[in-house]
Amino acid sequence: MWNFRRKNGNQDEGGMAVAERSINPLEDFDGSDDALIAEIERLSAADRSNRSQATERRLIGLRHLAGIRLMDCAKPDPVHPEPDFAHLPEAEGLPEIAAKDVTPELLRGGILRDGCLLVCGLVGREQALRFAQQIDRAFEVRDRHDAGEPSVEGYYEEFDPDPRFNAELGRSWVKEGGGVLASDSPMLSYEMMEMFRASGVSLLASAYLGEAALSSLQKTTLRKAEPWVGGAWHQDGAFMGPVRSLNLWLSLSRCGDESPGLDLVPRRLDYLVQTKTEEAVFDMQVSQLKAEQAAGDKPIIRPIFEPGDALLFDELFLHQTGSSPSMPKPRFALESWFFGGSGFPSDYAPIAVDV
Ligand SMILES: O=C(O)CCC(=O)C(=O)O
Ligand SMILES: [Fe+2]
Repeated sequence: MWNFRRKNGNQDEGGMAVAERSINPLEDFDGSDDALIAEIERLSAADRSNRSQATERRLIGLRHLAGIRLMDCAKPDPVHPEPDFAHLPEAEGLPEIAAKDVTPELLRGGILRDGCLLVCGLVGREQALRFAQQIDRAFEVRDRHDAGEPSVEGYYEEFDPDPRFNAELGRSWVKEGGGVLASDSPMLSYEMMEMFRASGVSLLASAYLGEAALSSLQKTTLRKAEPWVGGAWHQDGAFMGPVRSLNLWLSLSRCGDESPGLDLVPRRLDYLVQTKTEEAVFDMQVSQLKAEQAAGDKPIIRPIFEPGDALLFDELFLHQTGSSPSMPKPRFALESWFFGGSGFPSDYAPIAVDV
């Protein structure tokens, strides 16, 4: 459990820290921080036994409010856990760690040695495949919504953040890249948060960051990657700025062979690779040559992921969608970036995860 305490004194204000601010007009809540957490827990529990679109919609607003409060009271200089290299197996390619063996220390070790940690079976196969189907449905419903047709509630309802964020959510860009913002789907957001809780990811992310994990409206995306859409090498830090981050990339399909996977430079880079050289025409794009140079003596790899396998990495990891037009199937995945409040991207809108 994380305490909400403000950075700059005023700790006695407790829940009043942001009470004067209007959050999503529909979802305002002016109770104390404890009351806010209790309400999120109460509604989440109620929804477990009786799914309700109104509850799931409200939960996004409340988690956004909790995220704002947590971000506003983040303390400076949190620390990562000590890396555990001793229990990190050597492997050709990447070592595969079973979900039950993951610790924050091992995760830190993987990120500092290989740039990432591959966790097998973080989520059960059936659950992952079901979630993939739900994502497919959210894509269909979003298309209907965008065509001005009545949409199926719950699957796609755009959520706008508190006006303080003045946020550019980049929905058309996300759509073009094969994504739906998770917060635009109250039903799937709820299922995702439940998945984070049950798999221990929320706790893991907070323990890794050394502070409460927050996600964001902009950078948690339900993905459907089509084989004919090519990848582009990138480090997410190139466009997020200086952050404290952990990405959970969760595969919801078998991928890397029959559907697009991820191409990886499996080593720690502690710098941003030069962008926009050779064939790399986009602002944040790294060329194939620069990616190969960054990989050095490590071969670039395209692992095979099964539904429910996860890759965890941070903003310096160099990767691209690994697609080829000859692949017969699309691939579904969840891309969920967590941030510490002390290093939250300046133009993103927070969502509390670990409450
Ligand atoms: O899903 C993909 O193909 C790309 C994912 C990605 O770039 C990320 O998770 O940062
Ligand atoms: Fe990325």
